[in-house]
Amino acid sequence: MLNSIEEGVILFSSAPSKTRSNDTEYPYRQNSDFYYLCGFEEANSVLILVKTGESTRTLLYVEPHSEEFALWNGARLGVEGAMKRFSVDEVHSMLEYPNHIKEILREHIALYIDFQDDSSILKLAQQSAKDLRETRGVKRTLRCLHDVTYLIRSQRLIKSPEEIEAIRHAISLTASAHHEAMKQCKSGLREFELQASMSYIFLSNGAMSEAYGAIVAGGNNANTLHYVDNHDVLKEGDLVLIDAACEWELYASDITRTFPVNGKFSDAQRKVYEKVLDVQLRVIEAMKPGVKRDWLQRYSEELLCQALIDLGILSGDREALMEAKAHKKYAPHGIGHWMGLDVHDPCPYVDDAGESLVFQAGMVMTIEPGIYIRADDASVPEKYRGIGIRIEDDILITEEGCENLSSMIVKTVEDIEAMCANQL
Ligand SMILES: [Mn+2]
Repeated sequence: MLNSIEEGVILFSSAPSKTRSNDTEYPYRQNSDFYYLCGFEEANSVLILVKTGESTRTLLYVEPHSEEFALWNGARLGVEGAMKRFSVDEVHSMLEYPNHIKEILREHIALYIDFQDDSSILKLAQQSAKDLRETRGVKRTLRCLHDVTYLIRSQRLIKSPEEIEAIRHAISLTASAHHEAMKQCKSGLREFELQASMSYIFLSNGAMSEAYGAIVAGGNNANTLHYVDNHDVLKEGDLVLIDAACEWELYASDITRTFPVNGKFSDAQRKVYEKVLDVQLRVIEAMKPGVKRDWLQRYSEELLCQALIDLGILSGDREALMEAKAHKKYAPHGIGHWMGLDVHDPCPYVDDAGESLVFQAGMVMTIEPGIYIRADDASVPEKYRGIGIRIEDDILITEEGCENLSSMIVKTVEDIEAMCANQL
């Protein structure tokens, strides 16, 4: 990290705790960038990296051990515990931060922060910078404020073997959960019953959290892209779209499968499903180092547009339909996104010149084509109305091409029907 800057101070504070209601809090989740840099998971902590000439200094500020806190909430690692466990030069108590920060910022001209940080920790640093400006004898004062997230997130783009292992583990639990949902599904169940059986698998295997709010969408609900209500009854003859996955050691997985509630695809459902699957397989096949993400997006849209023509949902010349963005009505979202510490990893999609990034080994991207046909869309053959299908896998770019990390989760019509019938 410090190699990316010439000189200055990088200041990173932990994620704030968030109140759910009155005096109850949401489960604590560390800021992904902070966790990426130091691995420390406690709230109210600060990481400071300093570079002066060729010398560097790394400091972690943590909440000190407190008997009172330990009684109610469990022991914190404390200064000594953190010093033993983390490879930083110095660990200090947060109580010392207000005095230290002024000394740390002294004689530095550049401060690197997360522009979204509105913590009191950052405000103290800004106040210190202001005080230093007005202090006699201080020759160099802060004059450059940089966004540090771009530096971190460019690094987060390429996953280390350890990061890929964590993603693989998250996917393995998610695989069991999707297979279990296929086996349990029958008409008359509520969508949340499938969600609950998946959550059971995540929690009972030690996953601390879902990676995002689960979507369990029966029938036409699948055409609401961010449907999270999950309270409807699953109906005979409908499909159910499940976009749900867990997080392992803060690393996400992100998987969608769509299958028949009663375990058997109708002819119309099968036709649309096989088109979406064909698009997904062809897009994955095209992924390898050197390919541009923009090109992949365009390619997937061409395939989806052609699929819609083949199904008789769109008619006309493909190029003209693409130009008019006619396919967007039925395939409105992008082909995929970076995935890692965040389910939508906020890594850059373009380089400094604004050019689309080129795939490199170690990048992880979801591939999730979908076709969505609303029940009330009278412009589409009746047999297709109310069908919403998405198929999503997590793809690792390798030196040779790519690896589908979630290939163990069934997705052919035959395998899905066999899984639903509990025959796999
Ligand atoms: Mn996704």
